[in-house]
Amino acid sequence: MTLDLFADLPAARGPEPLAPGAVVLRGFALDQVDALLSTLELVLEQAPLRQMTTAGGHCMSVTTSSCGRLGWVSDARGYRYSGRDPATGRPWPAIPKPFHALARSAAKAAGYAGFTPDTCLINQYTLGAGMGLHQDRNERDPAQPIVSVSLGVPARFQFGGLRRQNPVQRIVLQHGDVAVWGGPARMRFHGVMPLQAHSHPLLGARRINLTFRSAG
Ligand code: MD3
Ligand code: FE
Repeated sequence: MTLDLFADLPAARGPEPLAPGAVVLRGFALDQVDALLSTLELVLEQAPLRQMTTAGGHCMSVTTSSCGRLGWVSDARGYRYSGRDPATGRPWPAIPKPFHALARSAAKAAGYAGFTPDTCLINQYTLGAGMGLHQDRNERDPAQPIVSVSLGVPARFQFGGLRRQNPVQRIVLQHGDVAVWGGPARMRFHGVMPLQAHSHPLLGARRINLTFRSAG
């Protein structure tokens, strides 16, 4: 019989490989959730969630904010990283220590030691909100991974190939799951299906995703 170190620990199973370069760490953030949510509240007081517009003039269904040296913004001119929050004219709040520590330890657990994110994108999904298939190609160094933390209502996440037409895998990302996307997975198409009607005890009918990147 082999010894399974993770057998009795639903909150901390081993890394679940999704594809070369991509892993899900199920429940990796669970023991940090209280600290993450109270810290998030402080960040959102400084840089409130808001609906961004795409270059095509459409409103995104998610509401968004950022913290870090850079923040992700989108408007009629397209999307890019910016050192200031266009809603307030101020620099974005710093990435709080508990956020930064979690992102680094998750990256390390996934085989990407030394990850130094300079931005954390905060996406909030309410009923019906989703994100169409896209690539993340606005970051300067594609050798750096992306770390994403899922909180609240589960999301049906789509993970495709390097071309939009490639078949997609669907996985469910639950409250507390952390996914790390690097190496050959870094430029793969991905998206989030419209959020279904669920309620989470801590977050209600919402999903919050924290996405850590090294953008600049
Ligand atoms: C797979 N956000 O903001 S994070 C985004 O759940 C974005 O809010 C989604 O995609 C969300 O751009 C997904 C997970 C993620 C992020 C980047 C990836 C998965 C990825 C890059 C390559 C492959
Ligand atoms: Fe993305």
